Amino acid sequence: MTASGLLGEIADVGRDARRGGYSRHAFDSPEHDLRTWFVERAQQLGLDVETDRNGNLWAWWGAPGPDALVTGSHLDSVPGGGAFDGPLGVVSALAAVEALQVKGFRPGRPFAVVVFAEEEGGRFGVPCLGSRLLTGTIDAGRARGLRDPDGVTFAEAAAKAGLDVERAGADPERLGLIGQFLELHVEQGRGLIDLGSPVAVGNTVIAHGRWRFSFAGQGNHAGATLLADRVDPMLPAAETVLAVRRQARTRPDARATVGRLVPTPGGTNVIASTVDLWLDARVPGTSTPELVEEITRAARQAAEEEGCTLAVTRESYSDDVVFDEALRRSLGEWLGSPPELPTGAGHDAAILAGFVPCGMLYVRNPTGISHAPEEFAEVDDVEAGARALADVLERLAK
Ligand code: HGY
Ligand code: MN
Ligand code: MN
Repeated sequence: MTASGLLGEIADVGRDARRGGYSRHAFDSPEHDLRTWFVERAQQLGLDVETDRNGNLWAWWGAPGPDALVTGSHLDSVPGGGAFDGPLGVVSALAAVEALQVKGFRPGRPFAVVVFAEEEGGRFGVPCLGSRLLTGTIDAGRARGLRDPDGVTFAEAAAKAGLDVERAGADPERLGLIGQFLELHVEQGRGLIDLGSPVAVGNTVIAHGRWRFSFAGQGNHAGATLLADRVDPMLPAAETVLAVRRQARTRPDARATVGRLVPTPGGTNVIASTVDLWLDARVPGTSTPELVEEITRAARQAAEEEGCTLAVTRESYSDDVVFDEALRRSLGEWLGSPPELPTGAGHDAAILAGFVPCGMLYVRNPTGISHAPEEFAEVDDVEAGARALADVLERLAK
């Protein structure tokens, strides 16, 4: 079972013919198929698989226990996402376990491969939902009530998938078992292309959050309503999209995006009654909220000028994260001092880093593109990543 061979096994699961790439979201049918595939593959390795109260999968190599070495990532994607973001960390973990088993290695400490639920927040809107629930960094009641675009709640979807949702929420016993967490992930940028290395060690994750802007006006007829009589929420929404770029430009290294904008009712000949847009804002350091404040001021002014109302809701936020210094140093030594890379992408490892020592390995992505079908990793680099993961896991699991 090579990592690239395992990737090949799931290459057709959740292909999105309309968007391109993959759409695999928490508890939907493609993600269910991926879960089934993971359980089968893990059990073939003699791992004991369980689903925790929050929908995260845990494949134990030997008995669960304290100070466990845990590795893994996620299987869900963004809408129209790439093939590697998430699955690469999962297949590399399975391939690493098999490679260690083949050489007769047995871990000297509890060891698990984990698949976190809803890392992208692609269905219920909050990223790293599974690891946030595990660590208690999201209120369980709020999580249960999160709705997907069709209005289905996380609780309904999770219950349909067989979870006892009343138990969803912080799991201190399980979290307390983790001694270290190590996540391998495809690089989501060009760092490794320019450095000529197949693998890197992660050092930081920049602060990031998501805010929902809801503009309300008056729905009306596109032909029968004179401009002077309109209260059109699309106007302040459009101004806000421009303000996002304008204000982000004032900060070095800021990233701010509106990738999702939903008019209601959404008819070609209809002035929208409401427009919702989501801001994804990320600035290294502590000034993300300040940037969002500036954007919100511009949005409020534009709403007022059009006679619309505006409600702004923070849906998620994570501070800057620096991965465990000692673990980073060991990874670097063991792997022959590969580059260390920061990232603007969020990860479950960054959520867990607030509770246990965490580290990340990145695998070169020759396109530097992610969250799009062009995301890529060469077979040689995929295998180099899996070998590097096996090497460091063996040293950590002794
Ligand atoms: O949004 C992110 O950075 C991650 O891919 N969830
Ligand atoms: Mn992602
Ligand atoms: Mn990811």
